[in-house]
Amino acid sequence: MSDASHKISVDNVINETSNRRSFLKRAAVTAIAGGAVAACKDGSALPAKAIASPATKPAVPALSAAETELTAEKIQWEITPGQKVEAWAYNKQVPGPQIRVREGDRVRLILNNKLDQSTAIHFHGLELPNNVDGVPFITQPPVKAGESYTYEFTVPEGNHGSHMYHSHHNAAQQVGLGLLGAFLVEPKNPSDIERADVDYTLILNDGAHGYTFNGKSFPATEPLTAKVGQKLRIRFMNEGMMIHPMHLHGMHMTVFAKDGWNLPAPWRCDTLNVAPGERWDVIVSCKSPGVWAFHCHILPHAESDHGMFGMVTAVVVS
Ligand SMILES: [Cu+2]
Repeated sequence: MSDASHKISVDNVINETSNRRSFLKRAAVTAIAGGAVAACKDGSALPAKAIASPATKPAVPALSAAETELTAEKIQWEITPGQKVEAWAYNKQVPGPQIRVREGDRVRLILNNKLDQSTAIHFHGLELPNNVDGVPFITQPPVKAGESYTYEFTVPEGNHGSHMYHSHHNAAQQVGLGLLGAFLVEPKNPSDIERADVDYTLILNDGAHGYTFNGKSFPATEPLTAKVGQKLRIRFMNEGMMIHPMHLHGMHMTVFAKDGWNLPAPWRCDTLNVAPGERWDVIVSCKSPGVWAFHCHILPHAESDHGMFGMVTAVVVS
C-alpha cells in the first residue's frame, strides 16, 4: 500500500523536466510523501484473492484473481527524462503489474499476446504443476501473436516470498525489453523479521534498455523513503543477464531470505551480489537520517564521465 501511494507523487514529479540535480529535490518530495503513507504497513490489508497492483501507474485499479489479465504489447517507454524507447510490456508498464497473493490462493491469469511474435509466461520461484510452468515446447505450445492463454493454479503452501513472472520464450530479447514483473506471495504466518514498515521491490535489468531499476535509469529511478526508526524491506530481483553487487551507503542490510526461502540465520552486509534469476530479501533498520546513495558497485553500471546514470538511486531517511 505504501508502494502504490508513494508512486503517485513520484510520477507527478518525474513528469517534470528532470536532471541529476533534480533527483535530490525529488528525493526530498518523496521523503515527505513516503512519510505520510508509511503508517500504512504494506500488505496489512491484503485481499484473500490475487491482486495485480500497478508498479508505476497507481490509477489502474487492482484486479481480483478471477479477472487478472496480462496483455503483452509494444509501447513507448521513458527510461530517463526525454529518452523514449520501444518496450515490450505487460499492461503498458515496465515492470508489469505487481502480482500479490497469499500462499494457498487460487490464481487465474489470462495472457493476451498483442506482440508480433509468440510468447509465454513462466512463474519464476513458484513450485507449480508441470503443465503451468510456462516453457514453450516443453510444457505448452507457444502463445502465438494474437492468441490468448490461461494459466490457472493454486499457490503452494510454504512457497511464499519474493518471486517473479516473465517470458520464457525468446527471453533474452523479450525479458530485456520488459516482459517481466514481481510475483509476491504473502505468508500466512509471517516471521518477525519480515514485518516491515515499508516494503519495496527493486527489479534489476540490463538488456536493451541499459542498466535499470524497475524499468528506469537514474535520474528517473525512484528513491526509497522511510522515517527514522522504521524497518525498510527491500526485495531485490535480477531479471538481467549480469551480476549486480548492490551497495547501500550509511546503513547495513540484514539479509533474511534467498529466492523466497527464509535463511536459517540472517546475516549483515553493505554490498549484496544479486545474480541473474536470484531474489534476495533484506531489512534496513533506518537509524540515520539523510539521502543515502544506493547503487550497483560495478562502476560502469552506475557512473560515467557524464556523471551518475543507470543503476543508481537513494534511500532517503527523514
Ligand atoms: Cu551492475
